[in-house]
Amino acid sequence: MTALRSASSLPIAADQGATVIRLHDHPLSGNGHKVRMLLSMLGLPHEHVFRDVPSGRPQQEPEFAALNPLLQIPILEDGQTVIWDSQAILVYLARRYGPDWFPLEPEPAARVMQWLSFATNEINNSLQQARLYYLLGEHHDIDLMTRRGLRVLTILDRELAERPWLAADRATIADLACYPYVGLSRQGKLPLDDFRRTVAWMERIEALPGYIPMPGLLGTPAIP
Ligand SMILES: N[C@@H](CCC(=O)N[C@@H](CS)C(=O)NCC(=O)O)C(=O)O
Repeated sequence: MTALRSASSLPIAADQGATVIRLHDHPLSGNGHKVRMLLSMLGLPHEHVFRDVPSGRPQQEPEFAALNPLLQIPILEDGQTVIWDSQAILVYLARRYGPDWFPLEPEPAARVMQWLSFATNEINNSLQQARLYYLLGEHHDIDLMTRRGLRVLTILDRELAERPWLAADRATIADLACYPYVGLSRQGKLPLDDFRRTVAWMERIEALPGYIPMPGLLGTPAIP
């Protein structure tokens, strides 16, 4: 394996019989950050496996393709269980280690799914692409991504006028799934100045026990 392992978290003692949780990730990945936040908020010891996906190198490695046929991070290994896609990983971790993060009553469960879908489709196909256009020079229709991004932020801000959290009366994985690319949106030249309810919601997330920041979020330098 060419990936580097960092010991940023406590190792799980083999003699306790616990499985090792391993997150394949890149520190500038917003999708990865959703998972990093939940692992931290749940207090779960884990290892990071650095995957330099912008370089294209991990995508050449058969071992990486065996973990995720889409050749993307984040990927979570929990013992023999391998899950890819940040939303799916949030669901897995919540159901296995922190059920409060994913309420199963019909309405909040449906609302969580609604916002996980919003994160996958609407947010990733606007704010994430605009960020990649400016940060990494990726080819995207930036006018379209900007228009879509403004629509996403407008919808979020309107929804957050009605309630403090997206899916329930407390923070859930819906909030964590939507948070990173909204918080990183100024890197895609979509500042949050006109979206004060969204900024207040971000501050509520940032006050949760175990919250961790990442470079580029508000309160950190815009370009790391
Ligand atoms: N739907 C996936 C998207 C994952 C994704 O876009 N990952 C990016 C990094 S944030 C990646 O690995 N890109 C490299 C590639 O597609 O080759 C998720 O939510 O995890």
